[in-house]
Amino acid sequence: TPIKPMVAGNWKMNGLKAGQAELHKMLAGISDDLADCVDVMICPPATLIASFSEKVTGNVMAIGAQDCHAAASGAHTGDLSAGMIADAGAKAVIVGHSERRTDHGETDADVNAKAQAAWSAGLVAIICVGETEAERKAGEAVAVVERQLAGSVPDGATAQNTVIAYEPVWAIGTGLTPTAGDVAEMHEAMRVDLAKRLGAEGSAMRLLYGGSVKPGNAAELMAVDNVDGALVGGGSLKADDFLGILAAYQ
Ligand code: G2H
Repeated sequence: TPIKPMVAGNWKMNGLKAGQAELHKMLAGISDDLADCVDVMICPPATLIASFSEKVTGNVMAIGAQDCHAAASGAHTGDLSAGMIADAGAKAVIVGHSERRTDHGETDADVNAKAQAAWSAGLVAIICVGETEAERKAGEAVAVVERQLAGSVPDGATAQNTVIAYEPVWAIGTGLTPTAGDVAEMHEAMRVDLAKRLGAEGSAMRLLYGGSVKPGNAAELMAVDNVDGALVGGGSLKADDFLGILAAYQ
């Protein structure tokens, strides 16, 4: 069976209650036919998960979170457990985004534990990997990503409970994107790696590309072999941009 692609918007630390206007415009612009072709998700800041979850009905869009703590509960001031996020209405959680790895020192082992916490709460884990500019220039991009996959993706990963997002750090929010050939090479390497380790589940797992996806480059990037959708930051904040990206699947 073919893999159903996913396009997930990551709002990062952007969005107030007024952002519901964009959500409504997005919902109005996603036809049932489009929703049949692609799973659409918005990951707003945690403050908006509950209200956004009440606004999305049917199968047109799901709401996700941007991070969770690895523990189920406890003395962790300011943190949110996967269970809390699920309780607020989220269906998925991004773990190991490069901004978390950089800003908060998250290691592959941390990300692995967070992914398992997500599953325990019934959430899909969207696990992010990606090399830095220096690592790419040194010819180590594939080796770095394979090491991140080995450390960050828990053994119990299935095509249902896990989505992988490849986000080259140098392409995030910079307007730079890798060539289609570079994306193809990386996604092929990830596919082979995951299939070797996880068998059919790895073969069927969604592999998203992330990093400066825009309406103008989405169709080309989404057409690359083994690219099963996108994780979109800046291009997901405005409905017009996000719908323009989703048009790659129309
Ligand atoms: C990569 C991406 C979304 P942007 O971080 O996760 O952000 O599309 O702004 O590069």
